[in-house]
Amino acid sequence: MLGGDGFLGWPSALHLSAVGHTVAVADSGVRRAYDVELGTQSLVPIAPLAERVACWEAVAGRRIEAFVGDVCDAGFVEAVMGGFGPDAVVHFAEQRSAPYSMIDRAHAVHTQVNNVVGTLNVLYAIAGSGRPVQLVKLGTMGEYGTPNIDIEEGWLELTHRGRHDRVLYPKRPGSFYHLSKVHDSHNIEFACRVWGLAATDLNQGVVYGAATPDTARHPALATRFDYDQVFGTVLNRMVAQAVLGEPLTVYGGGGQVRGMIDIRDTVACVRLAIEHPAEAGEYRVFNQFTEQWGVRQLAERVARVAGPATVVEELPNPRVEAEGHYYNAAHTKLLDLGLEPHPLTDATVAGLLELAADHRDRIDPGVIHPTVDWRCTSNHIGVPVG
Ligand code: NAD
Ligand code: USQ
Repeated sequence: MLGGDGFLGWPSALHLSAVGHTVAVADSGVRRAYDVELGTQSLVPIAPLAERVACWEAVAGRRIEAFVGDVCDAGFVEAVMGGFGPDAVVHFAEQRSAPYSMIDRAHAVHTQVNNVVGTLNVLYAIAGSGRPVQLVKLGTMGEYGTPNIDIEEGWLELTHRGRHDRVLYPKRPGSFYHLSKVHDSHNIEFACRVWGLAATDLNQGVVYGAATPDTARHPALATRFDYDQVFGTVLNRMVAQAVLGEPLTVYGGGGQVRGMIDIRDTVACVRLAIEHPAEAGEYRVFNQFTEQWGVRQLAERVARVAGPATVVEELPNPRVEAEGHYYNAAHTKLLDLGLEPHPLTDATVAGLLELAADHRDRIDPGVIHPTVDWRCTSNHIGVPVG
């Protein structure tokens, strides 16, 4: 589990361990360093990695081996592969914030080098291992952008001037982060073609939620909850805003539609992918989300559950993105494998509001307002947009 100390990697490691897989996690700890750089912290306190794995062993009686290092260091990746000898590599270890990648040149370069080089090292390590190791890689729905046609799962059947082919679905992402995922996808598909690797690219939507049954077993097993303007994803941010009594920030008109998924479904999808592996030489894509939501619709849902004091505010959109558009994305492959989705219910929102209220004293209102402007090539964190 590369990136196994992160928001999604840690609960996924616990889930796979809980259902009987032998799991190791590898992580550089860079996500914790981004918090220091940005002057923020997870809303829910998170234990250091060593404490997390010790707690899991005490609570569940299952050992998770932890490797600390950078996947951009090819020697580290090879050492992990050699030392642990996995049948599957699940790769979460990337810089995953779109606003972070749009701060300035240095952050865009860091994002693309970190993500693309790390993934290349993983591909080489798998191919060089001489073993049939499957790769499950976290991609993103944002690779596709918002085309004016239906979105398929990775591939498009195309007839052009009377000839037919199956091509990778055209990509038109909306940030240098999302572009790094597109570059990864092309590199992975190429590695499958030339080296016969077996890979699943999980094009995941925006994740919400804070806990899984495994992370809930002990406070030291909790996963992170980001609400700040750089790493906070839209629903979790709005929950924190509601608890603070701040307006829920809808960027622009709020007609942006995104695929959304509950964190409990993320861990289930990762398990389904590894337990139903791709064939040798196969590059397959699963669109990993369960429901489509408009951003304003999300805000209205949170406001309704939080109560009449909660207001929704449209801010000038700091991003360059379509605010009213066609969106219809296929997402049947994981359902066909048996995914049983958790829909976004009032009870889910209420549970998140309760959790955020429990940690209200850790919410810093100073990190909520967006200050990264897509139109600007050199943003300063802390300077409001508009
Ligand atoms: P996260 O930042 O919480 O976790 C990523 C982990 O990878 C961190 O612990 C970080 O320290 C580690 N990492 C990053 N670069 C590394 C490197 N070079 N070497 C070793 N470790 C490194 O992010 P997350 O929300 O858990 O996302 C995990 C993956 O899922 C990412 O690839 C992300 O793009 C993808 N994804 C996330 C979401 C979401 O809403 N959170 C949605 C779609 C896709
Ligand atoms: N948005 C608001 N108000 C906010 C925050 C966001 O209106 O306060 C809007 C954004 O403008 C955007 C949408 O909500 O239209 C989603 O933004 P987000 O920050 O929740 O998600 P995004 O930047 O797309 O990135 C997140 C994860 C990333 C993952 C991606 C999945 O950080 O790792 O790849 O979701 S997807 O969006 O499907 O590409």
